[in-house]
Amino acid sequence: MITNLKYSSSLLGAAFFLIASCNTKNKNTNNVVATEVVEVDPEPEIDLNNKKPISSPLVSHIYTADPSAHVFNDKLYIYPSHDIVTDVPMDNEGNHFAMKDYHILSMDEVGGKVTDHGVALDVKDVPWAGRQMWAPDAAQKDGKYYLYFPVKDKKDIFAIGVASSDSPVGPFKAEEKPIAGTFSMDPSVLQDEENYYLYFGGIWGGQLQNWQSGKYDPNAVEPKDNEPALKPLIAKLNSDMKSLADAPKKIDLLYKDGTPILAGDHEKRFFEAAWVHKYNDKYYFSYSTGDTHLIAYAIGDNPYGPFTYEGVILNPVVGWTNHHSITKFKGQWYLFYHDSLLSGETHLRTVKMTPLTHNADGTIQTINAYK
Ligand code: FUB
Repeated sequence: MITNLKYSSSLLGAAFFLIASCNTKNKNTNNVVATEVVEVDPEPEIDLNNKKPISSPLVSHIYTADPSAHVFNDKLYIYPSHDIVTDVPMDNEGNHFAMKDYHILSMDEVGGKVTDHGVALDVKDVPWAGRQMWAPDAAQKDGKYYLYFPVKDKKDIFAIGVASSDSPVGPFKAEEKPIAGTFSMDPSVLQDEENYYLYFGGIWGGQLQNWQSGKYDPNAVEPKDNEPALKPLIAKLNSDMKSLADAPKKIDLLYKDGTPILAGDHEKRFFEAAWVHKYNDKYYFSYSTGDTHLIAYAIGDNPYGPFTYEGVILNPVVGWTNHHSITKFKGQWYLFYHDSLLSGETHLRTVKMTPLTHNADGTIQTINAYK
């Protein structure tokens, strides 16, 4: 994940201005104050003229992002990131996404009251954590609930933690250490019959590029444009839901001709936000393409893939990041997503939901968040 420019979007129909394509940081070295220019990748340019957002914020008393939605006991629960105001400058590592806790949202029916259940887990209660609580997910097994969350450790390296509770809304009690064998960020869990699979990974600020050798290498770089792109990971969870049953495996994302998606193909390559849903016995792997701001998807025959690229689920939204989940509730499939329309700040996002349609041939209708 990354960050970017501040824009001014007065609500609907207003012009969308990119204020700058760089950010400045003050550095005080030997009493000489120097200004270092930090390059930041631009947000998508979205023409909001004469358009309205297709959905309203689910809550607006706090900023929320990266919504992972699940139905537990016939109720809809959303496990989002909790965005906060910060003075950390924007950069391409996403340092200004400085979140410190998680709040869980729930609703009994779509369009009904959305309840914020307060702090479910605070970074200060995670023994191994340093900073930046990013996109979480949750799972239910045998009446217990498990929250999976990425946070940087005290050496500033992302890993995935797990915390458990007797309630879907917490409070959650974190384990002493991250889940052994995990790295990078953006965990999500697929329950497939009695099996649970953990998906994870994200490039740039998500540090996936640093793990290509199997060990964290701070100097590692992404593959060249004509090489296969970095791959997201999958591992089956043990029955304790707190450890991996096997070593993480790389997931193949393929073009229709069966060859791997290339690192230079930014409209199709995996960036972050892995999510898998099952529809008509097929497995749909959806993900963010990061700097091209799309939610794309690929289809496979089992949870491990390979998955063949199929298309775009969600076009770019206001703000740099695009992150989603897909869940069926009371017979209707929904896309959960976020945007920065309410705040005008890329790191202060708002979660939303909208119906999602699978076509008769199994493809998904592309959604535009503004019409
Ligand atoms: O919310 C922090 C990060 O921004 C998430 O982990 C990424 O997926 C992006 O949405």
